[in-house]
Amino acid sequence: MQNISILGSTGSIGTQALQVAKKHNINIAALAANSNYTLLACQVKEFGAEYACIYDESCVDALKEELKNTNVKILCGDEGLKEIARLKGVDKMLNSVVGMVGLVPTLEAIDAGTDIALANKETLVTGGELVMNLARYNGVRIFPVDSEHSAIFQCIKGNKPEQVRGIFLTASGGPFFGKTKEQLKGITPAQALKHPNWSMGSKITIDSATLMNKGLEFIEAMRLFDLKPEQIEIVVHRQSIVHSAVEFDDFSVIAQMGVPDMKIPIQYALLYPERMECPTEHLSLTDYGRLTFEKPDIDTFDCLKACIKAAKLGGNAPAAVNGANEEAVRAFLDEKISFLQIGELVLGALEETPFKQAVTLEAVLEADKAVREITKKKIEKISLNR
Ligand code: MN3
Repeated sequence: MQNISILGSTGSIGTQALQVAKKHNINIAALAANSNYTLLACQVKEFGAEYACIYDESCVDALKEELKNTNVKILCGDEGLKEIARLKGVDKMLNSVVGMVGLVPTLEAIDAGTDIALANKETLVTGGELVMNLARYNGVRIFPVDSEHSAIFQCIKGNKPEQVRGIFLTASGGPFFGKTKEQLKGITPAQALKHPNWSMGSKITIDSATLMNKGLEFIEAMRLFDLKPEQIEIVVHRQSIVHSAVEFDDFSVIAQMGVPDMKIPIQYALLYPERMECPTEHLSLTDYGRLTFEKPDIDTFDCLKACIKAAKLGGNAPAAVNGANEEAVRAFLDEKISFLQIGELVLGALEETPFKQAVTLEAVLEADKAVREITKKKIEKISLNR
Protein backbone atom coordinates (compact mmCIF):
# COMPACT_ATOMS: atom_id res chain seq x y z
CA MET A 1 0.00 0.00 0.00
CA GLN A 2 1.26 3.46 -0.90
CA ASN A 3 1.86 6.10 1.73
CA ILE A 4 1.52 9.69 0.55
CA SER A 5 1.42 13.26 1.86
CA ILE A 6 -0.50 16.10 0.28
CA LEU A 7 0.39 19.79 0.37
CA GLY A 8 -2.70 21.80 -0.55
CA SER A 9 -5.23 19.16 0.51
CA THR A 10 -8.26 21.47 0.74
CA GLY A 11 -7.88 22.90 -2.77
CA SER A 12 -9.36 21.61 -6.01
CA ILE A 13 -6.51 19.17 -6.77
CA GLY A 14 -6.12 18.13 -3.12
CA THR A 15 -9.77 17.22 -2.61
CA GLN A 16 -9.86 15.26 -5.88
CA ALA A 17 -6.65 13.46 -4.89
CA LEU A 18 -8.35 12.38 -1.67
CA GLN A 19 -11.25 10.95 -3.70
CA VAL A 20 -8.70 8.93 -5.66
CA ALA A 21 -6.92 7.90 -2.44
CA LYS A 22 -10.22 6.70 -0.98
CA LYS A 23 -11.09 4.62 -4.02
CA HIS A 24 -7.69 2.90 -4.09
CA ASN A 25 -6.95 2.66 -0.36
CA ILE A 26 -3.89 4.89 -0.51
CA ASN A 27 -2.60 5.68 2.97
CA ILE A 28 -2.39 9.37 3.90
CA ALA A 29 0.56 10.25 6.15
CA ALA A 30 0.21 14.03 6.28
CA LEU A 31 -2.02 16.81 4.98
CA ALA A 32 -1.29 20.52 4.66
CA ALA A 33 -3.62 23.39 3.78
CA ASN A 34 -3.37 27.15 3.47
CA SER A 35 -6.07 28.40 5.85
CA ASN A 36 -9.17 26.17 5.64
CA TYR A 37 -8.66 24.53 9.04
CA THR A 38 -12.20 23.12 9.35
CA LEU A 39 -11.92 21.11 6.14
CA LEU A 40 -8.32 20.16 6.93
CA ALA A 41 -9.39 18.78 10.34
CA CYS A 42 -12.21 16.76 8.72
CA GLN A 43 -9.82 15.31 6.14
CA VAL A 44 -7.20 14.43 8.75
CA LYS A 45 -9.79 12.58 10.84
CA GLU A 46 -11.37 10.82 7.87
CA PHE A 47 -8.06 9.60 6.43
CA GLY A 48 -6.23 9.03 9.69
CA ALA A 49 -3.27 11.27 8.83
CA GLU A 50 -0.58 11.56 11.49
CA TYR A 51 0.35 15.15 10.65
CA ALA A 52 -1.69 18.26 9.86
CA CYS A 53 -0.08 21.50 8.76
CA ILE A 54 -1.81 24.86 8.39
CA TYR A 55 0.22 27.39 6.41
CA ASP A 56 -1.52 30.48 7.79
CA GLU A 57 -0.16 30.69 11.32
CA SER A 58 -3.15 32.70 12.55
CA CYS A 59 -5.28 29.55 12.08
CA VAL A 60 -3.13 27.19 14.13
CA ASP A 61 -5.04 27.59 17.40
CA ALA A 62 -8.33 26.96 15.66
CA LEU A 63 -6.87 23.81 14.08
CA LYS A 64 -5.62 22.61 17.48
CA GLU A 65 -9.13 23.12 18.87
CA GLU A 66 -10.65 21.07 16.00
CA LEU A 67 -8.17 18.24 16.61
CA LYS A 68 -7.94 18.42 20.41
CA ASN A 69 -9.03 14.86 21.16
CA THR A 70 -6.67 13.26 18.65
CA ASN A 71 -2.97 12.37 18.52
CA VAL A 72 -2.44 14.31 15.27
CA LYS A 73 0.78 16.29 15.22
CA ILE A 74 0.04 19.88 14.28
CA LEU A 75 2.46 22.06 12.32
CA CYS A 76 2.29 25.47 10.68
CA GLY A 77 3.93 27.95 8.31
CA ASP A 78 6.90 27.44 6.00
CA GLU A 79 8.65 25.34 8.64
CA GLY A 80 5.65 23.04 8.88
CA LEU A 81 5.59 22.51 5.10
CA LYS A 82 9.30 21.73 5.18
CA GLU A 83 8.86 19.22 8.00
CA ILE A 84 6.11 17.44 6.08
CA ALA A 85 8.26 17.43 2.95
CA ARG A 86 11.05 15.67 4.87
CA LEU A 87 8.87 13.00 6.58
CA LYS A 88 10.36 9.52 6.51
CA GLY A 89 8.44 6.58 5.11
CA VAL A 90 6.44 8.63 2.62
CA ASP A 91 6.50 7.15 -0.90
CA LYS A 92 5.23 10.21 -2.71
CA MET A 93 4.39 13.81 -1.89
CA LEU A 94 1.63 15.48 -3.89
CA ASN A 95 2.42 19.17 -4.09
CA SER A 96 -0.75 21.03 -5.06
CA VAL A 97 -0.25 24.33 -3.28
CA VAL A 98 -0.86 27.52 -5.25
CA GLY A 99 2.08 29.72 -6.14
CA MET A 100 5.80 29.93 -5.71
CA VAL A 101 5.50 29.04 -2.01
CA GLY A 102 5.59 25.42 -3.24
CA LEU A 103 9.21 25.61 -4.43
CA VAL A 104 11.08 25.10 -1.15
CA PRO A 105 8.96 22.13 0.05
CA THR A 106 9.46 20.45 -3.35
CA LEU A 107 13.24 20.83 -3.04
CA GLU A 108 13.12 19.55 0.56
CA ALA A 109 11.17 16.43 -0.42
CA ILE A 110 13.53 15.70 -3.32
CA ASP A 111 16.49 16.17 -0.97
CA ALA A 112 14.88 13.65 1.40
CA GLY A 113 14.55 11.19 -1.51
CA THR A 114 10.74 11.29 -1.80
CA ASP A 115 9.09 11.04 -5.23
CA ILE A 116 6.90 13.99 -6.20
CA ALA A 117 3.49 14.22 -7.82
CA LEU A 118 3.67 17.81 -8.98
CA ALA A 119 0.60 19.98 -9.50
CA ASN A 120 2.29 23.19 -8.38
CA LYS A 121 3.43 24.57 -11.75
CA GLU A 122 5.00 27.69 -10.24
CA THR A 123 7.63 25.38 -8.73
CA LEU A 124 8.90 24.35 -12.16
CA VAL A 125 8.47 27.80 -13.65
CA THR A 126 10.54 29.61 -11.04
CA GLY A 127 13.05 26.94 -10.03
CA GLY A 128 12.68 24.29 -12.73
CA GLU A 129 16.40 23.76 -13.33
CA LEU A 130 17.05 23.42 -9.59
CA VAL A 131 14.21 20.94 -9.15
CA MET A 132 15.07 18.78 -12.14
CA ASN A 133 18.81 18.74 -11.41
CA LEU A 134 18.30 17.81 -7.77
CA ALA A 135 15.78 15.12 -8.74
CA ARG A 136 18.20 13.63 -11.26
CA TYR A 137 21.02 13.72 -8.70
CA ASN A 138 18.92 12.03 -6.00
CA GLY A 139 17.22 9.54 -8.32
CA VAL A 140 13.83 11.02 -7.42
CA ARG A 141 10.96 10.85 -9.90
CA ILE A 142 8.69 13.78 -10.72
CA PHE A 143 5.21 12.75 -11.89
CA PRO A 144 3.38 15.65 -13.53
CA VAL A 145 -0.22 16.19 -12.44
CA ASP A 146 -1.05 19.04 -14.81
CA SER A 147 -3.24 17.39 -17.48
CA GLU A 148 -1.12 18.57 -20.43
CA HIS A 149 2.13 17.44 -18.85
CA SER A 150 0.65 14.15 -17.74
CA ALA A 151 -0.38 13.67 -21.38
CA ILE A 152 3.11 14.43 -22.68
CA PHE A 153 4.63 12.15 -20.03
CA GLN A 154 2.30 9.33 -21.10
CA CYS A 155 3.00 9.87 -24.81
CA ILE A 156 6.79 9.82 -24.33
CA LYS A 157 6.66 6.70 -22.16
CA GLY A 158 8.05 3.69 -24.03
CA ASN A 159 9.81 5.91 -26.58
CA LYS A 160 13.25 7.50 -26.57
CA PRO A 161 13.11 11.04 -25.14
CA GLU A 162 15.95 12.09 -27.47
CA GLN A 163 13.73 11.20 -30.46
CA VAL A 164 11.07 13.72 -29.46
CA ARG A 165 10.88 16.30 -32.23
CA GLY A 166 8.48 18.57 -30.41
CA ILE A 167 5.20 18.78 -28.57
CA PHE A 168 1.74 20.20 -29.15
CA LEU A 169 0.66 21.85 -25.91
CA THR A 170 -3.11 22.11 -26.06
CA ALA A 171 -5.01 25.03 -24.55
CA SER A 172 -8.76 25.42 -24.04
CA GLY A 173 -8.35 29.10 -24.89
CA GLY A 174 -10.19 30.08 -21.70
CA PRO A 175 -13.47 31.96 -21.49
CA PHE A 176 -12.28 34.87 -23.70
CA PHE A 177 -10.95 33.07 -26.76
CA GLY A 178 -11.53 35.12 -29.92
CA LYS A 179 -12.02 38.40 -28.04
CA THR A 180 -10.11 41.60 -28.84
CA LYS A 181 -8.34 43.81 -26.29
CA GLU A 182 -11.18 46.31 -26.70
CA GLN A 183 -13.70 43.63 -25.68
CA LEU A 184 -11.57 42.58 -22.70
CA LYS A 185 -11.35 46.06 -21.17
CA GLY A 186 -14.26 45.84 -18.75
CA ILE A 187 -14.01 42.15 -17.77
CA THR A 188 -14.92 41.63 -14.09
CA PRO A 189 -13.54 38.95 -11.73
CA ALA A 190 -16.91 37.17 -11.82
CA GLN A 191 -16.77 36.91 -15.65
CA ALA A 192 -13.15 35.74 -15.60
CA LEU A 193 -13.91 33.10 -12.97
CA LYS A 194 -16.25 31.21 -15.33
CA HIS A 195 -14.21 28.58 -17.16
CA PRO A 196 -15.93 26.65 -19.98
CA ASN A 197 -14.40 23.17 -19.35
CA TRP A 198 -12.47 22.85 -16.12
CA SER A 199 -13.52 23.60 -12.56
CA MET A 200 -10.48 24.85 -10.64
CA GLY A 201 -9.31 27.22 -7.91
CA SER A 202 -9.56 31.01 -8.43
CA LYS A 203 -5.85 31.67 -9.14
CA ILE A 204 -5.61 29.13 -11.95
CA THR A 205 -9.01 30.10 -13.36
CA ILE A 206 -7.87 33.71 -13.77
CA ASP A 207 -4.57 32.41 -15.21
CA SER A 208 -6.62 30.44 -17.75
CA ALA A 209 -8.61 33.54 -18.71
CA THR A 210 -5.42 35.60 -19.29
CA LEU A 211 -3.61 32.61 -20.89
CA MET A 212 -0.90 33.07 -18.23
CA ASN A 213 -1.68 29.47 -17.34
CA LYS A 214 -0.60 28.32 -20.79
CA GLY A 215 2.51 30.46 -20.57
CA LEU A 216 3.43 28.90 -17.23
CA GLU A 217 2.75 25.46 -18.72
CA PHE A 218 5.03 26.27 -21.66
CA ILE A 219 7.92 26.85 -19.24
CA GLU A 220 6.84 23.86 -17.11
CA ALA A 221 7.03 21.62 -20.21
CA MET A 222 10.49 22.92 -21.13
CA ARG A 223 11.80 22.00 -17.69
CA LEU A 224 10.03 18.66 -17.26
CA PHE A 225 10.89 17.29 -20.69
CA ASP A 226 14.12 19.19 -21.39
CA LEU A 227 12.75 20.98 -24.47
CA LYS A 228 13.73 24.17 -26.28
CA PRO A 229 11.07 26.88 -26.76
CA GLU A 230 11.07 26.18 -30.53
CA GLN A 231 9.99 22.59 -29.83
CA ILE A 232 6.70 23.65 -28.24
CA GLU A 233 3.64 24.64 -30.25
CA ILE A 234 0.62 25.91 -28.38
CA VAL A 235 -2.63 24.81 -30.02
CA VAL A 236 -6.06 26.04 -28.97
CA HIS A 237 -8.35 23.05 -28.64
CA ARG A 238 -11.69 24.23 -27.31
CA GLN A 239 -13.07 20.83 -26.29
CA SER A 240 -10.20 19.90 -23.90
CA ILE A 241 -10.30 16.24 -24.98
CA VAL A 242 -6.81 15.95 -26.45
CA HIS A 243 -4.68 16.86 -23.43
CA SER A 244 -1.50 17.33 -25.51
CA ALA A 245 0.53 15.41 -28.09
CA VAL A 246 4.13 14.52 -28.87
CA GLU A 247 5.73 14.44 -32.30
CA PHE A 248 8.70 12.10 -32.82
CA ASP A 249 11.54 12.25 -35.31
CA ASP A 250 9.64 9.99 -37.74
CA PHE A 251 6.78 12.61 -37.73
CA SER A 252 4.52 10.20 -35.93
CA VAL A 253 2.34 12.06 -33.43
CA ILE A 254 1.00 10.43 -30.27
CA ALA A 255 -1.75 12.19 -28.32
CA GLN A 256 -3.43 11.40 -25.03
CA MET A 257 -7.19 11.89 -24.67
CA GLY A 258 -9.88 11.65 -22.05
CA VAL A 259 -12.77 13.61 -20.55
CA PRO A 260 -11.63 16.89 -18.97
CA ASP A 261 -11.40 15.63 -15.39
CA MET A 262 -8.30 16.22 -13.27
CA LYS A 263 -8.86 12.97 -11.40
CA ILE A 264 -7.40 11.08 -14.38
CA PRO A 265 -3.95 12.76 -14.33
CA ILE A 266 -3.99 12.90 -10.50
CA GLN A 267 -4.60 9.16 -10.31
CA TYR A 268 -1.97 8.40 -12.94
CA ALA A 269 0.63 10.39 -10.99
CA LEU A 270 -0.32 8.68 -7.72
CA LEU A 271 -0.69 5.10 -8.98
CA TYR A 272 1.92 5.10 -11.76
CA PRO A 273 2.36 2.80 -13.65
CA GLU A 274 -1.01 1.23 -12.77
CA ARG A 275 -4.15 2.08 -14.75
CA MET A 276 -7.05 1.17 -12.53
CA GLU A 277 -10.62 2.42 -12.81
CA CYS A 278 -10.76 6.13 -12.02
CA PRO A 279 -13.76 7.83 -10.36
CA THR A 280 -14.69 9.66 -13.60
CA GLU A 281 -16.52 9.07 -16.89
CA HIS A 282 -16.02 7.22 -20.15
CA LEU A 283 -15.06 9.41 -23.13
CA SER A 284 -17.62 9.24 -25.91
CA LEU A 285 -15.87 10.48 -29.03
CA THR A 286 -19.05 10.36 -31.06
CA ASP A 287 -20.86 12.57 -28.52
CA TYR A 288 -18.19 15.20 -29.19
CA GLY A 289 -18.25 14.45 -32.91
CA ARG A 290 -15.77 17.14 -33.83
CA LEU A 291 -12.44 18.19 -32.35
CA THR A 292 -10.97 21.54 -33.44
CA PHE A 293 -7.46 23.03 -33.35
CA GLU A 294 -6.58 26.70 -33.79
CA LYS A 295 -3.70 29.13 -33.36
CA PRO A 296 -3.48 31.12 -30.10
CA ASP A 297 -3.75 34.93 -30.21
CA ILE A 298 -0.48 35.98 -28.61
CA ASP A 299 -0.93 39.69 -29.42
CA THR A 300 -4.13 40.00 -27.40
CA PHE A 301 -2.99 37.97 -24.41
CA ASP A 302 0.04 39.79 -22.98
CA CYS A 303 0.62 37.23 -20.24
CA LEU A 304 1.27 34.49 -22.78
CA LYS A 305 3.55 36.80 -24.75
CA ALA A 306 5.51 37.60 -21.55
CA CYS A 307 5.90 33.94 -20.61
CA ILE A 308 7.23 32.92 -24.02
CA LYS A 309 9.69 35.81 -23.85
CA ALA A 310 10.73 34.73 -20.35
CA ALA A 311 11.08 31.12 -21.49
CA LYS A 312 13.50 32.21 -24.23
CA LEU A 313 15.48 34.43 -21.84
CA GLY A 314 15.74 31.83 -19.06
CA GLY A 315 17.64 32.76 -15.89
CA ASN A 316 15.46 34.66 -13.42
CA ALA A 317 13.00 35.86 -16.10
CA PRO A 318 10.41 33.10 -15.49
CA ALA A 319 10.47 33.90 -11.75
CA ALA A 320 9.90 37.57 -12.61
CA VAL A 321 6.79 36.98 -14.75
CA ASN A 322 5.43 34.53 -12.21
CA GLY A 323 5.92 36.84 -9.21
CA ALA A 324 4.31 39.78 -11.01
CA ASN A 325 1.40 37.59 -12.05
CA GLU A 326 0.75 36.26 -8.54
CA GLU A 327 0.49 39.84 -7.24
CA ALA A 328 -1.53 41.06 -10.25
CA VAL A 329 -4.09 38.23 -10.01
CA ARG A 330 -4.66 38.94 -6.32
CA ALA A 331 -5.13 42.66 -7.09
CA PHE A 332 -7.56 41.87 -9.92
CA LEU A 333 -9.64 39.59 -7.66
CA ASP A 334 -9.66 42.42 -5.07
CA GLU A 335 -10.88 44.75 -7.87
CA LYS A 336 -7.83 47.01 -7.57
CA ILE A 337 -6.77 46.65 -11.22
CA SER A 338 -8.50 45.81 -14.50
CA PHE A 339 -8.26 42.53 -16.40
CA LEU A 340 -5.91 43.89 -19.07
CA GLN A 341 -3.64 45.42 -16.44
CA ILE A 342 -2.67 41.92 -15.30
CA GLY A 343 -0.94 41.43 -18.66
CA GLU A 344 0.61 44.90 -18.58
CA LEU A 345 2.11 44.25 -15.14
CA VAL A 346 3.44 40.84 -16.16
CA LEU A 347 5.04 42.20 -19.36
CA GLY A 348 6.44 45.15 -17.41
CA ALA A 349 8.08 42.82 -14.89
CA LEU A 350 10.43 41.55 -17.59
CA GLU A 351 11.78 45.04 -18.19
CA GLU A 352 12.14 46.07 -14.57
CA THR A 353 13.65 43.00 -12.93
CA PRO A 354 17.46 43.06 -13.31
CA PHE A 355 18.22 40.02 -15.45
CA LYS A 356 20.40 37.28 -14.02
CA GLN A 357 21.38 34.18 -15.93
CA ALA A 358 22.41 32.02 -12.97
CA VAL A 359 19.60 29.99 -11.41
CA THR A 360 20.24 29.42 -7.72
CA LEU A 361 17.57 29.25 -5.04
CA GLU A 362 18.81 32.60 -3.69
CA ALA A 363 18.59 34.24 -7.13
CA VAL A 364 15.07 32.90 -7.66
CA LEU A 365 13.84 34.05 -4.24
CA GLU A 366 15.52 37.43 -4.72
CA ALA A 367 13.96 37.99 -8.16
CA ASP A 368 10.59 36.95 -6.78
CA LYS A 369 10.81 39.36 -3.87
CA ALA A 370 12.03 42.27 -6.01
CA VAL A 371 9.36 41.85 -8.67
CA ARG A 372 6.59 41.61 -6.09
CA GLU A 373 7.68 44.88 -4.49
CA ILE A 374 7.76 46.70 -7.82
CA THR A 375 4.41 45.21 -8.86
CA LYS A 376 2.72 46.06 -5.55
CA LYS A 377 3.87 49.69 -5.88
CA LYS A 378 2.44 49.86 -9.40
CA ILE A 379 -0.83 48.32 -8.20
CA GLU A 380 -1.14 50.94 -5.45
CA LYS A 381 -0.67 53.68 -8.00
CA ILE A 382 -3.26 52.18 -10.36
CA SER A 383 -5.86 51.69 -7.64
CA LEU A 384 -5.40 55.30 -6.46
CA ASN A 385 -6.11 56.55 -9.98
CA ARG A 386 -9.16 54.37 -10.61
MN1 MN3 B 1 -3.12 22.41 -17.36
